[in-house]
Amino acid sequence: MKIISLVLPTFNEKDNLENFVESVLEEAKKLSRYKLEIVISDSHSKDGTAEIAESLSKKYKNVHYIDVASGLGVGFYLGHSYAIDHLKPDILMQLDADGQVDVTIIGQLISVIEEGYDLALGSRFVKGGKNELSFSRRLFSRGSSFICRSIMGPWNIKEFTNSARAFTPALFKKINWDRLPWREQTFIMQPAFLHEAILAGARYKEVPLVFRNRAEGYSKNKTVGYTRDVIAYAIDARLHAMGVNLPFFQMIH
Ligand SMILES: Nc1nc2c(ncn2[C@@H]2O[C@H](COP(=O)(O)OP(=O)(O)O)[C@@H](O)[C@H]2O)c(=O)[nH]1
Ligand SMILES: [Mg+2]
Repeated sequence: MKIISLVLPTFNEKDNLENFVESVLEEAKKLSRYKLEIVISDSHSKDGTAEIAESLSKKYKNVHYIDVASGLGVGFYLGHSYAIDHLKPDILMQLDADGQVDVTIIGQLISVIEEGYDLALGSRFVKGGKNELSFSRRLFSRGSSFICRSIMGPWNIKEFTNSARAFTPALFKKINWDRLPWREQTFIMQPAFLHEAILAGARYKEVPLVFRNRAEGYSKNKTVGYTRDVIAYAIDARLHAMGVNLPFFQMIH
């Protein structure tokens, strides 16, 4: 049986986490050739999420809980590092823990890795994908991916900012984590991870994804700061590719 580790980063998700974990565990029963291990990486939530994560980890042998510092990038990086160190995964996967994406994406992401790709990317902007959020959030998602595609590239990737992804442990180890700003407090980790994965030689494919509104809780995405980071990071990456060493991203931080 192959092992899939699934990182669920959480910050104040008390009304979503348990339902989502239960639905992932239910979906995992359909994956007969795989064993799923869930890693909840929580950034000191104050609303009781940590206690829920801890009790889920006691209830289910394949649910693990780690407490990490603040930041989505921190949650993802330390979650995957934990999986590599403790769970011997064949495939690394990540999803948001708020249930905005249906758990059927798990099987779709696995299929792409089984086809021989290093990186499977959930995408609202390929055929079959859909973004059901408000107009301003749709504008933000479209805009930030457009900035990444046109300034940093590659143009053939439609969405740069989605969390739903799967990749190989080999790719994770090849990535230059010193250059990737995974400690930042905006969600810049998402496009930056994709960029660094491509620099590390990743073969990638997008998978259509439907992004629903939240059932419970609130968004922690600070879109103004995130947009600023996306623009700076994309310019930085482009300049580096041209051999110009102006650390634009560092300059604004
Ligand atoms: N560990 C960790 N997870 C976070 C942090 N900020 C957001 N998340 C989680 O990241 C996921 C995406 O965040 P969300 O607020 O839903 O962003 P949105 O979907 O873009 O509106 C959710 O599961 C959040 O609980 C953080 O600082 N640390
Ligand atoms: Mg969300």
